[in-house]
Amino acid sequence: MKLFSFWRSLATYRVRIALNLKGLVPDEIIQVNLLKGEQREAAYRAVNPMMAIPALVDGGGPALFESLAIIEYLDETHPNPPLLPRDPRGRARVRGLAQIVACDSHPLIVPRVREYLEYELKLDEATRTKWCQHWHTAALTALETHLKDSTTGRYSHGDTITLADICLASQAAGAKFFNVDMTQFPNFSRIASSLATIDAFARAHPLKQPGAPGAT
Ligand SMILES: N[C@@H](CCC(=O)N[C@@H](CS)C(=O)NCC(=O)O)C(=O)O
Repeated sequence: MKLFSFWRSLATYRVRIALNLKGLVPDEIIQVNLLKGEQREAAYRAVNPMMAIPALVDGGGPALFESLAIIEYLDETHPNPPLLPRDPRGRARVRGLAQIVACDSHPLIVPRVREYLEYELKLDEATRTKWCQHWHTAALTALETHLKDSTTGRYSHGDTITLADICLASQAAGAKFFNVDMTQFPNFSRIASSLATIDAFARAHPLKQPGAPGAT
């Protein structure tokens, strides 16, 4: 198994958490330095034409791409512990929470969007930060409302860890990177703090990866 990764990538953080929860250790971690634009080089474009990480090669065949698709693949090939509830309604809720993060919020703040705002639209740093904080806060507001539901437990859905928690952790890390005020989101913050104490989450954190500022 080979994982294409970079310390700061929130989407790769999601896949690293899932690998840890499943007890899987990739044979190789291939660094794609997003700060140097390596995701756009021909060698990586051949792996993932979307020029984004993560990508995962498992055995033969082309690389798997898109963090949610990769995590569901890992869940299907390594069913324990399961990352989705058994009931259709629960699965829909967990996938919905995950997609608020991975499909509605995160794509608006990735490097290609921030670079477009900077180099094409010529927005200054303060305005670009305002953009990122705005979309983070919109997602956090929606998540916080959903987390008030009685189906929320110790974690996002009941008392077991699901795909929703993996995504919630990535949203929390991103919110920290962009200095988003989290005090208005007590349910979200409670679950994020609790997840941060779990080894599979802590080891996967962006700031614990090789190359991260302060990483050992
Ligand atoms: N929807 C994708 C997002 C992938 C993505 O945009 N990854 C970011 C890093 S977190 C990336 O590689 N961005 C490169 C760029 O924006 O140029 C997923 O969840 O895997």
